[in-house]
Amino acid sequence: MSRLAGRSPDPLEILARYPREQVERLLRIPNERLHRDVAEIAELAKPSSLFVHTGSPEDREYVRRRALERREELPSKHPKHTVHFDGPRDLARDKANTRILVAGGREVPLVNTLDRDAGLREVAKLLEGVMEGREMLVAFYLYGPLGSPFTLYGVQITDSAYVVHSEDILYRNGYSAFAERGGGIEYMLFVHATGALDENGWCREVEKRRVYIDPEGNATYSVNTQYAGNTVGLKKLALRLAVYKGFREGWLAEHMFIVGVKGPGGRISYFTGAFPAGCGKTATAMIADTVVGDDLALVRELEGEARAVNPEVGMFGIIDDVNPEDDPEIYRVLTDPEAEVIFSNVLLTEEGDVWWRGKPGEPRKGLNYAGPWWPGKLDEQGREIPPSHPNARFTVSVRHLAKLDPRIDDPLGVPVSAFVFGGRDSTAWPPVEEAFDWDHGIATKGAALESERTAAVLGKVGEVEFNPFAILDFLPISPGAFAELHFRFARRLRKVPKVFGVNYFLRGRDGKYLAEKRDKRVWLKWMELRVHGDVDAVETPTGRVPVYEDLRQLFDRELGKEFSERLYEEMFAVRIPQQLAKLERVLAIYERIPDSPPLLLEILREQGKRLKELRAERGDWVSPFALDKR
Ligand code: SPV
Ligand code: MN
Repeated sequence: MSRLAGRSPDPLEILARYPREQVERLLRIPNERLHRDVAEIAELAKPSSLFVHTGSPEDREYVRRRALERREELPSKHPKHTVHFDGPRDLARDKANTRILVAGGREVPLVNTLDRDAGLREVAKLLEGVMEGREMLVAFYLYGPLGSPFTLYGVQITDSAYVVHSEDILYRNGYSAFAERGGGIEYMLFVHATGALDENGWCREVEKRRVYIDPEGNATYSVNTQYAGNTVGLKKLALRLAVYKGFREGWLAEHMFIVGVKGPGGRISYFTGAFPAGCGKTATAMIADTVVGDDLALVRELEGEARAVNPEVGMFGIIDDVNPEDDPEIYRVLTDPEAEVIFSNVLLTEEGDVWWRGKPGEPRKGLNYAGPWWPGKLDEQGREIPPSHPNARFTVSVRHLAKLDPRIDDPLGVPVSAFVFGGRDSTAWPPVEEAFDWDHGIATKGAALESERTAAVLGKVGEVEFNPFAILDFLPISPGAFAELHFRFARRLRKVPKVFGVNYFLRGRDGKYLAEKRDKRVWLKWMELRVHGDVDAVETPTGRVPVYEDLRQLFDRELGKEFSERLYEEMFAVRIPQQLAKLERVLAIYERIPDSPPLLLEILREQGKRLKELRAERGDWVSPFALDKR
């Protein structure tokens, strides 16, 4: 059976058109389905040559060289640092044209779907002859550590050496595993074609950009785009396939970091954390004591414990505002000439320097995401073009991080003590709060996650966007179903992780942020102590917050900072009208989703009741001192 509507000719006949050495590399993997997939895409896209990546150092070098030869990447003054530009109309994930293919075109709440047959027909058409005159690259990756029960397998087919170069940095190579396991491997297939380019090397037909996810076929297709979030299969395309698989099998694929936090006596506790964009996810990962991952987590039950692995070994991080004071570790890695880095959509100066907003020094004449750039350059509307784009990024291996957790490659992952959810919330959530139990946390922290729009995004500043589990953009199933999966998941656990909500963006009565950037470390350390029952907490209608004295000591010990009772009171007061407003917004959404679990609705409603009772008793804002029963 062919994947994309059409006939299914003899794969060997098609492959025979390509160099024997490359075909033999493919045939060394004894998996007929794979041979058919590669042949089918070749037959459709008609590349003039084929490269099959074995993961050898020579092949890695070949991919890097091809990216430079094809000018998908440009050299900088450091041989290991290259620069990629996506083009001004292709700088981010394309939400509107990213669709989940669903048989019969059935609607899924809050998910952008498309009839599967129609979608496959459309991409088949877009792929026709799209690689003519180009080389098709086939590469194999592991989505997780080698030899691990968590690990999924991926095959990338693309005509972009930049995509494969990125994957070589971000994922473990899987060619040997494929060759050894052969026919037994069930793999995710990622097909990408860059499409027609203009004279700048940017996609010419971005209006025909399509990113289609086919969970039923365990495959994804993207065309007419270069931005890594649309093209690098193992990044966010795989995440959707993994969520779908996990939903069926009872495990979690999450848009979460994994970090280690040290506690008394040298113990280490692992947390996973979900934050919508711009809410401090990477910053939290970097301020923790060890880093397992900064973006993705696969979480499974093993012998009654929740355990997590990072399917990646690299970071595709936002570089905007990365500076030596706030992000010393990332800054050090990005300026280390020995670290292999792909910079995207930064400024490449005529001297071959890379510059982005936040890097010390002044930007100088060069090339950026919109072409040649000079200080003061204006766009067609007369607005100044910034030297680097707000979504400029870096691609680098985590192995350069000094804080890399030694268990990054552990096939059994790390035990998860806590799930942390954080949004940008000026008004309601306290800086840190523990849920009463797993279900309460899943309902009122994970499923209820929202984030305020910042000035950088269209729409009213301060308006809130619903982003459950920080994964809404990547869900192939309804948020109700994803919440239900979390409830179901914990029923199999003997040791259930704690759940926390954090909020770095709470403002005081004067409108100013109450917490400083580095305070994150205190919240992490407090959560670590709570995981082990080492400190008490104050019960509020929405969860448990720190006792003043514990925070005072932590601020002193971790940051050498005084922490006043007045600040504590303003940070941790129960802000009842704001909490209720939030709850009602979220409840209204889940009430409209047919498959919202009744348990979720019940927990949200009960929280509303508790808040109203407290308001009747004590008014709108209730001091944590008033609730401290000890
Ligand atoms: C995100 O937007 O959450 C990212 C970058 O991590 S992307 O790969 O574009 O999704
Ligand atoms: Mn992400």
